[in-house]
Amino acid sequence: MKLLFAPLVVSLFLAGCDTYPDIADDSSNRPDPSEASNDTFFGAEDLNESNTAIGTLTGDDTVDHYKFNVGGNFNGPLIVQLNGVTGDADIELYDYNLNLVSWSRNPDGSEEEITVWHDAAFNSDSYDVGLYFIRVYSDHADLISDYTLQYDFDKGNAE
Ligand SMILES: [Ca+2]
Ligand SMILES: [Ca+2]
Repeated sequence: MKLLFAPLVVSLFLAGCDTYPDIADDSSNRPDPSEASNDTFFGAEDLNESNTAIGTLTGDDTVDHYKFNVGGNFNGPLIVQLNGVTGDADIELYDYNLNLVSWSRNPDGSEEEITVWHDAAFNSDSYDVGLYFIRVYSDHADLISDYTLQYDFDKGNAE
């Protein structure tokens, strides 16, 4: 019987130990891949379905991540826009390797817009062609606002 109870006791002991960084605590600055929220790149919401997302920033939730894939081997202008915010929020665009590609950080409630040229030659591996991440965030904890995020990819002269 001892052997039967041993795993239970160990499980209960481990359940009481918080060995993972607290994702809600920005000071830890270490993402937890198992976290289901969109506060990290690991939990980025997929934008491929509609090109548009309606989100909300609050004092408890000051950052959201999204991802999309422009697909194929096309070159063309890629535009990311954030609007509808009642205060100061900003956006950043990252490539598939989480390198910061570009950003838009206008003051107050100004609309944000990023325009970059997607060059398929720089993303030649089949599994990551055209994969991008967007970070929507606000440095103002008192900001509570909905927002609309959208991207537009023009395949240019490729088609
Ligand atoms: Ca969030
Ligand atoms: Ca801004």
